[in-house]
Amino acid sequence: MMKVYFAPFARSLRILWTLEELNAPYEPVRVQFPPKQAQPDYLHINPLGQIPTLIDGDTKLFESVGACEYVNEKSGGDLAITAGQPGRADYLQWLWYGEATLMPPLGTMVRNTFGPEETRDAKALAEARASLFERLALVEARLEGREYLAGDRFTLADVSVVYALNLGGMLRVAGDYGPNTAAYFARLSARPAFQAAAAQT
Ligand SMILES: N[C@@H](CCC(=O)N[C@@H](CS)C(=O)NCC(=O)O)C(=O)O
Repeated sequence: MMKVYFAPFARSLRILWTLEELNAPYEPVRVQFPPKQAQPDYLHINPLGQIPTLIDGDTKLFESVGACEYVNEKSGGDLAITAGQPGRADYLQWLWYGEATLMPPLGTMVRNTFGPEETRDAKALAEARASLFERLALVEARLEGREYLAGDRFTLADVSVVYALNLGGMLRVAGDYGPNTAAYFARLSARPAFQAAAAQT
């Protein structure tokens, strides 16, 4: 059975959500956050001390989006848009946008909101917030007249981006999302599989 090392609000949510959507059996293992300080024994599982880690027999993945693709493939799911299918390029675009473009400013915001008080920098926080909203403007435009980001169906591209929107919720910026983004976030985070994944403690 696949084992997922997770912490609430961490990128492990993407993998748990994917597993829940596919009704795939898994074993969740809660890790104390941040692992380097709170649970050093976890470094044996993931030498970077980052969450998530997915273990399936001898296979180990510690990139959340890659792990979602792996889980989908392994479970025979239909949550990816594969080569030759309509919407493939959009799928790749938004799958990676969620991690590579939305997460860097969010990471800076997390550090400057929840990190040690003496290292918090209000200017860096404000700049990251501005950068996030510049990047979210493209999500807002993409969602005009659309329910999903790619291929007119729910895919891992949505899992990737909605995770970032959810983290924005924890950072209390979701109230400033554009109307398309806010409605999309509300709709997708109401999915029972998302709710089940987010309820893991
Ligand atoms: N690109 C990786 C990033 C993993 C990552 O940065 N995880 C964060 C939590 S969401 C973490 O463990 N941070 C603690 C640290 O880096 O020490 C992924 O998508 O899985």
